[in-house]
Amino acid sequence: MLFYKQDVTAARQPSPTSGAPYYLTLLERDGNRGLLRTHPEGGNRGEAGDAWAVGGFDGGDLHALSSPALRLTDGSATPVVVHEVSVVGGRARLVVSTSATPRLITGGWWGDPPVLPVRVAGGVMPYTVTIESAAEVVWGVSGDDVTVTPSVPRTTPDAVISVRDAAGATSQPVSVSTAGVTPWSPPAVDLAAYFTRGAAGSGAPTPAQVDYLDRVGNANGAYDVGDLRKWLRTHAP
Ligand SMILES: [Ca+2]
Ligand SMILES: [Ca+2]
Repeated sequence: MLFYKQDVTAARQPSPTSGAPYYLTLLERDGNRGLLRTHPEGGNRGEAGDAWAVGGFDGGDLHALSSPALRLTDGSATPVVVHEVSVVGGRARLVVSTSATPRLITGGWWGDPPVLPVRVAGGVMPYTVTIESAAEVVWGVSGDDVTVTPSVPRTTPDAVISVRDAAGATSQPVSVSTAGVTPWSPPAVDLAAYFTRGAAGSGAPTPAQVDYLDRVGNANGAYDVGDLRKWLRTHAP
């Protein structure tokens, strides 16, 4: 997948004084501006890294704050966001939104610990997430993906989620019910197995579970004894 920027005000002949001197400019996925530099400057006439969704550049997004950025020639942002570029079965697949107001799209609960994926569409990335009932759920945000999971057992609250985009537009709040969702409740001995038998040991938590344990624990980016102690205090007093 290739993306071109068309500058309808540009001269048909290249202008060396401009940072983007062409009427049509390929947005280089690798961001190294190889197409705009001469050979002695280390430039090239195109390379695999210029394309999206090939050569390890899957899943890239393209928006006002990405690199390269999706902006008008005068530098202003537009609400156009390319959320995802992928090639599936030999066909390119684009996820695009054009609304100035972000909107939340929820899927279904899945996984163990149970996770609810929430996709943000519209607005200008990056997004800031606001969630009520924050004591009852744990959430994470990565680009336009928000995940929500219950944090403590024996509660069935509704969490209310909204996002604000980089331009200050706020989505409609979306209520997420955790009723009927059973929080993950592993045997404590399995959580300790990570430390006694290693990450690959029998019964040790999976990478997704380790990430979850840290997020509901001390959130320092790694699963450690502090996370285990907090879990035991809140789940197996
Ligand atoms: Ca390049
Ligand atoms: Ca931790």
